[in-house]
Amino acid sequence: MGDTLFGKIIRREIPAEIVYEDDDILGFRDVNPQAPVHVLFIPKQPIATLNDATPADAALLGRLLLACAAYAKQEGFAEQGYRTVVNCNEHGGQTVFHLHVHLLAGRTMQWPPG
Ligand code: DGP
Repeated sequence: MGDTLFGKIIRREIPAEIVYEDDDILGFRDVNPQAPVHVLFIPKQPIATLNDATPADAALLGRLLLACAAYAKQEGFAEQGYRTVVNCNEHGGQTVFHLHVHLLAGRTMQWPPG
């Protein structure tokens, strides 16, 4: 799998509003926000889609979700709630092929998502 825009964000080759970073994960605001809070959490080592994750990635995938929860608590909207989403391939609506978790908050979400 080749490089994507998100690789350029990790390497600071294109700008992004980074709100979270640790050794393995970066969190930055989505350029096209779908809610008052819309942050993308990505592994620094790219995985193209959820289909490409292996058991060796299990801890990293868990840490992506924990990073979302930690950010929600830090920002004060954890109790009110939020949504995390991983889109996979065409029917999932994935457009950037570097696995990412969307964290959406600040409004009531609809279900089903449509
Ligand atoms: P998905 O459809 O799940 O692959 O989501 C990709 C998201 O990435 C989409 O909500 C828009 C966002 N996005 C695309 N390009 C950029 C970019 O260059 N910068 C930032 N911050 N977000 C981007």
